Amino acid sequence: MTQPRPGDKRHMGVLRILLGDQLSMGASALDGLDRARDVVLMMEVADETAYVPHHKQKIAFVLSAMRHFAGELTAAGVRVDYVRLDDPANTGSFTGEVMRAAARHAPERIVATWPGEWRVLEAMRSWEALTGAPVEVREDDRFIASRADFARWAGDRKQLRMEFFYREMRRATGLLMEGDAPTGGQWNFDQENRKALPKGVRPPERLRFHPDAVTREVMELVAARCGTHFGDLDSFAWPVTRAQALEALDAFVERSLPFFGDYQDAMKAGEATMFHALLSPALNAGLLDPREACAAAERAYKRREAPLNAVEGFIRQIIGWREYVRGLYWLLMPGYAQGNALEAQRPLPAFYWTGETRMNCMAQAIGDTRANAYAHHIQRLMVTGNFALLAGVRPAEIEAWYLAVYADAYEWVELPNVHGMAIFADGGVMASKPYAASGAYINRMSDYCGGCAYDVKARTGEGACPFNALYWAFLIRNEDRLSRNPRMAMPYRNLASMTGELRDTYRAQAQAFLDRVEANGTDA
Ligand code: FAD
Ligand code: DLZ
Ligand code: SF4
Repeated sequence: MTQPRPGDKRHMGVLRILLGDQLSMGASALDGLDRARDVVLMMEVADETAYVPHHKQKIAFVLSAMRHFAGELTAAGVRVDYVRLDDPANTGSFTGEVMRAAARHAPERIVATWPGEWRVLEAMRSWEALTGAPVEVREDDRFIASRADFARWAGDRKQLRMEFFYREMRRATGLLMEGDAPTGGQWNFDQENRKALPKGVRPPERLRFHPDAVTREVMELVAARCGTHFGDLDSFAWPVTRAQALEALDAFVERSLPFFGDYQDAMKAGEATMFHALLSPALNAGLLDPREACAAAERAYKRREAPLNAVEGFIRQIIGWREYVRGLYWLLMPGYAQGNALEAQRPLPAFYWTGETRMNCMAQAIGDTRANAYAHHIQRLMVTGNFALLAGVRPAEIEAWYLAVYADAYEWVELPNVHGMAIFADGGVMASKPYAASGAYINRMSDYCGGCAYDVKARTGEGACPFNALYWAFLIRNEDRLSRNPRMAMPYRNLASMTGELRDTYRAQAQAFLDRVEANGTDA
């Protein structure tokens, strides 16, 4: 890596900024790179490790991937100015480091790729005035749909449903298409993808990438500087280079993809990863391209190595959901984050950080999160997300938790998934109804209830599953807001047939439970 000296103004070309989630040789900030004159600036900064108390593995993942990528750039003959976290001169912020680098190199201009968070874009907008160099922030073309493409699609549509956007993306990419028609005659095979895991079916072991010297050095730094943050560090096993990410993709396609569809919504105690891909940290950091992940899955279908419901389901997650949430984020920010459509006002229960709860489903999801900086989609949505929705946790608090605890979390993807999908704080921009569920859903899709201190079948009384009273109390509390939603007709019909006495019992029981959790930080 180049170590420019203070006052060294040899370069005089373009200062190209690469952030920790922009680790792609094809990043737009590198387009037109002049190896002789340009410098790529990469910055480890304290602000980014601390704007939420990130899981220790997330910080280690980002810093290790950055250091490896800087090494690859240098090996390719690119001049890299790499600022380390423990550099005594480090100012601790992107803006401070861009200003220092501008003083070191006197660039004729600064080029960056569109960031993944609104607050970082705001910072970039200040750089021109602060450095005196023209600043160009280029589209992040690692996404298939540009922000303009998404805005065009959204147009003046009343509803921005993912399913219709997804069909446009299938047409645009040609993935799983036979001319103008979807392969298999259907766009979406989701109804085949809701099976519980049968006894005797074991998901494959996670492919673990053992920390090399670079990762071990970063882990020591994280342990020393962020030791009080949430999460285990020693179990770190993420791919930190593109070569490792490609290995992880191959392993997923070979071992898990064939079953990905069938058991996509299933949960099992002690099985943190099921048949999921574990590719989101690599995809979001830029180590893997979403198109290549989809192409690998489509190839497996064409070779008859994976069925259509699995391959379509996987491709939909990437060119559908992933692109859609990113489009929504940039279309609606910064106002989007401010909504609180259900007027949720409870503080985040302390057990989200400690894992100390008698609810086995919550303890499993939080425990997996602590061990791996990962939980799969249904744990995030239907366990920890569902609890926050039913309990009425303040949006900003539960959003900060999700942004902190997952190795794949950046605001462009975390916020719509939490604010819109999990807690319905946008009032239905993203989801046509809240994903509210009682214990019966968790019982159907997992084996958690068998090992729980609570009784999932009991609806009231000491020992009854808290999700049951919380579910009905949620419907009662939000009756005015939700009962006219056609997709909520069935639960509200059930509520209408309930005696006033039972309604009161559910309400009182939910309130008592939440008050106890608020006072003690736990129900244990
Ligand atoms: P798989 O289940 O194997 O899916 C394959 C890929 O599809 C993922 O790698 C991911 O890139 C993409 N994908 C699937 N679902 C979504 C989705 N809803 N939105 C965007 N991409 C999706 N994903 C993040 O990347 N970062 C987050 O911070 C994040 N926060 C979430 C919070 C909540 C409350 C919920 C409900 C979902 C969240 N997701 C987030 C989406 C999803 O849960 C993760 O992408 C997925 O669990 C990652 O694991 P995987 O790679 O094993 O995914
Ligand atoms: C998440 C993260 C962390 C922990 N540290 C850094 C860092 O030191 N340097 C960096 O460039 N990026 C880091 N990141 C990722 C950024 O937070 C991310 O680029 C922005 O949030 C925009 O998505
Ligand atoms: Fe969760 Fe209720 Fe089942 Fe316990 S009984 S695992 S709290 S759903």
